[in-house]
Amino acid sequence: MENSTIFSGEFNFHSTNKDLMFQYNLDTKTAIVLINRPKQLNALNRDLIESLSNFLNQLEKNKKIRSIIISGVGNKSFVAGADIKEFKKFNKEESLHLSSLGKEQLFNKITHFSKPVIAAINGYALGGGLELALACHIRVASENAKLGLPECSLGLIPGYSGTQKLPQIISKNIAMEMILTSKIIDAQKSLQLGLVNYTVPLNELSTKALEIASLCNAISPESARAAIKAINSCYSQNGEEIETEEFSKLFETSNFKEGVSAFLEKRQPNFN
Ligand code: DAK
Repeated sequence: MENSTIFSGEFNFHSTNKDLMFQYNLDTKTAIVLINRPKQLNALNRDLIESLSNFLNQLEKNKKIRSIIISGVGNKSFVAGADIKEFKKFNKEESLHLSSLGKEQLFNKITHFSKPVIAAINGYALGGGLELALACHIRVASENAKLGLPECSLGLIPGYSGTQKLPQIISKNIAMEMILTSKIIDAQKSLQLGLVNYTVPLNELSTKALEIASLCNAISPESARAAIKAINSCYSQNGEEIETEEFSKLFETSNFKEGVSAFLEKRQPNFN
């Protein structure tokens, strides 16, 4: 079961990195991207971060793709963290550089991605793996999932925005405890804390993630981009101005006209 995927259908390997697999279905308008290092519980290394970053750039440009699902190969782990074997050799300068680079290449890119990104958490989401899930816009977890930021137990702290995002998504109080105790929590507790949007049995995870993606695909792509930008500004001082600016820009889009016309004509909108 190590190499199985929870998603059906054919997957392609990324052209230069076999640790990354993908599937797009132009009918569903959703790209599914899988981290494929099941023997290492899908631990993230530098090459993967770079390949995933480049691949996301392609997906962002592809107008036929409206949403992305990120998950891991196998039924045990989403991503069990950054690759410990790789980062154990880094020094202060390298880690400073790699932390900023990783944020710029991947974690911030997902946070500010113009299309909804859904994490389908199929098992362990630890350290950098949970930070990857936290960067996604919506999280759905299987009932066997285990989530945590155990970096302090390795003599580190989270380095891909975990100290910033976890307190925003749950609360500062609980984030403090999770990080300071390196506690790993199960799917049910994650749901209770609002860390994930849904938990489902593992064999229903792909269906649930695709169902959420399909709802996201039905809205105007400009609305998706604007909503992500405005919601991401909710903790900044100019969040209200960003909302107003993004809101007004949408009045110039053909999809706004289509949305309103469809409502008045009592039909489903056809956004493009
Ligand atoms: N990195 C590398 N290999 C990993 C790994 C990881 N994060 N997690 C698991 N593996 C490997 C194991 O070494 C093992 O490999 P072999 O011994 O078979 O060669 C294989 O995956 C299967 O793991 P286990 O045998 O341990 O499996 P178990 O079911 O017994 O245990 C587990 C599952 C998830 C409880 C356990 O594997 C575990 O505790 N894994 C480590 C979890 C963890 O601490 N993750 C890292 C958090 S720290 C940075 C930025 C960010 C970060 C670092 C640097 N810079 C910018 C420089 C972030 C750091 C983190 O993510």
